[in-house]
Amino acid sequence: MFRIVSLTHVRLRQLVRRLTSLRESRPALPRRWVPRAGVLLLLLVSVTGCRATAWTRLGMPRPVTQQGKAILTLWQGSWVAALGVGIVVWGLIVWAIIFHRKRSDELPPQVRYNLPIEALYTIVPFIMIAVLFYFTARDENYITETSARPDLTVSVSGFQWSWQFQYKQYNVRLVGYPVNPAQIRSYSGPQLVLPKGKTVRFDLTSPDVVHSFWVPAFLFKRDVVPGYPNHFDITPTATGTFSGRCSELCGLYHSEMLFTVKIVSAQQFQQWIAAQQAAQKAAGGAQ
Ligand SMILES: [Cu+2]
Repeated sequence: MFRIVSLTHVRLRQLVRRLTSLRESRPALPRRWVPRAGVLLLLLVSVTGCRATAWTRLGMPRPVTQQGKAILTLWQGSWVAALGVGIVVWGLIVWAIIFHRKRSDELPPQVRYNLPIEALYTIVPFIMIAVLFYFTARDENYITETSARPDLTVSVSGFQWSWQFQYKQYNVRLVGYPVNPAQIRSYSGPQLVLPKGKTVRFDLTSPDVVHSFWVPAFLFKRDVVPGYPNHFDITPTATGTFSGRCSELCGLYHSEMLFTVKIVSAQQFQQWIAAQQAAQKAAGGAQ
């Protein structure tokens, strides 16, 4: 009887020893998983087929204005700062997991009332917030700055449910109507035409409810509020046609408030203005 109990005891001890050795070998796990995670990430990048610039823009569209470029740089800088902080935090977590595993039931040395560490906890986040605040305030001032003498002023009126664009200095007016999904192939909303390299002022007004003037390629949107005219300036830097939206849920046909922005050279813009003036004059005369 005594022999059986002692044998069982020996087996139990062997089992405990084996389990302990298994636990101790666990730190090798991350070393095995790092290459696998790397291969998985590489596979993910290659199968999504994204272009290199799309990755560096971190989800933002390609900006087509000077102001948009400042917004993109701020966005990228914020991500770099966040990743820097993340790498330090993740590094400390992994270091603690690998090198400071529980060794006994004894409580490790506690760091309460440790003045240097508590000062560090307070000062480091303050510095991080101050740096982010500085760059945000600097770029916000630049983005919202309005020129005393813009080259072109466009009065934008958002109404239920389309847009009116007025070039008052040229006496040109474009009025859209809601873009029905059935006709979207033939009509994509009113088209705003802008000259590249010129300072453009937008004056935003609404006769009914709150809308929001949004051109994703500007990386910027601004509310169109009845009774409170809003303004902002941009300087286009690239030619092309870009889509625009109302980004404030403004009623039943909000989703039909589509428009496009066409950025052309200054010379093409003058030709377009002359053609619009002639067309509107002819339409006025025909009435
Ligand atoms: Cu709207």
